[in-house]
Amino acid sequence: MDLGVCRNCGEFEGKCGCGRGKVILSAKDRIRVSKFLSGILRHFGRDFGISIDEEGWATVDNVLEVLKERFNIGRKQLELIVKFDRKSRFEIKNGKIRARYGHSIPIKTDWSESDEIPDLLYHATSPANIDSIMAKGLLPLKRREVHMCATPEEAFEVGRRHSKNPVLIEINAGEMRKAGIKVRKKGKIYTADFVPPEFLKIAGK
Ligand code: HQG
Repeated sequence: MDLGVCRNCGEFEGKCGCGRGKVILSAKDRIRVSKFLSGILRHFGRDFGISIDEEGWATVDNVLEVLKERFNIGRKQLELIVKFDRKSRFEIKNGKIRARYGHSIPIKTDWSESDEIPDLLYHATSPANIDSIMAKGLLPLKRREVHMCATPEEAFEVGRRHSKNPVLIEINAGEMRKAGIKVRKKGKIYTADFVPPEFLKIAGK
């Protein structure tokens, strides 16, 4: 959906209520910029001269320099991308911006937005990964953490990135936490360093 601003309705996604608002970022450009932003904040910021501290923060000004040059967009467009992101992928605080999850670069991931973690979480993946996962557990592989969802629907959406017919895995997060393995909440996603196989159950296709 497009992103825009309106004198009457304020910042909006899609169409503003009164119809007088101005689109400042088309849906297509929004996706392009958002993917690139995920890339620089999670994986390759350094290649673009962006320094990211040990908690994942870069300065907004530094990121804007790169976005301006590559996509010709400014601060308001960046703010709206962050504000309306469906998965709360990013956060902006005190002139800094970070990706909440998904990193491959070495940052400290041990923070959570809440201690309230559901007892059941979900992950969906390609059928080709299932034997290995049920034997070795869920591993972060190229990333710093394993990513889990609050609902089967959200997990299936993630799983469809890997396969047309993903397999759903139910994670017993309650028992896992009792066993001392931390689960963290980051935006709408839940993360852990690793999920041993004893907390996993194949839940369906
Ligand atoms: C699999 C996106 C074999 C795992 C999503 C997954 C998410 C194993 C793949 C976030 C394994 C890694 C992360 C094992 C795990 N053997 N395969 N032992 N352990 N795997 O992309 O969770 O939209 O790194 O099942 O929505 O798919 O970018 O992880 O299939 O929240 O914001 O290894 O990225 O968020 O794939 O996705 P990924 P993911 P954004």
